[in-house]
Amino acid sequence: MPIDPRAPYDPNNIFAKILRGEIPCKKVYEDDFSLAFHDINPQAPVHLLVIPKGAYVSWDDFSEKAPAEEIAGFIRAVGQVAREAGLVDPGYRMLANVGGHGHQEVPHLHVHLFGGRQFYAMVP
Ligand code: D5M
Repeated sequence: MPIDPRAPYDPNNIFAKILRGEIPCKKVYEDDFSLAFHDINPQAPVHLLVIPKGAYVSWDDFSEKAPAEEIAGFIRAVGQVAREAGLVDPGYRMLANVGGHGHQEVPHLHVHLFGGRQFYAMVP
């Protein structure tokens, strides 16, 4: 079910549990602000998720409330994960689903990184 991007943060969401080490993930990157791991249901040969360590429900929540240091750190991490995964050349796609129309399902901000194949024009 798509979630409300402005709902109170649920500390029992699946990515909060991953951050606390309560459930496993296939980690590819970690720093002070961010964690990245393989998506459990990959939609491309490479499908990674990058999440902030802070308790933010959505991009909307994060972009409004996070301190500048966390925003900068997270954005740098997304780029770093893509570089380390070898996605920059030939290229990749990144997206963040927000709210019901965006079909966001996990209520902790995550950026998807897709690579390893050709992507085409966005289909609305
Ligand atoms: O995407 C949520 C994404 O989260 C979806 O692609 C599956 C992925 N997911 C869900 N549970 C896990 C675990 N446990 N590990 C890794 N990936 C997971 P959304 O943008 O919210 O629709």
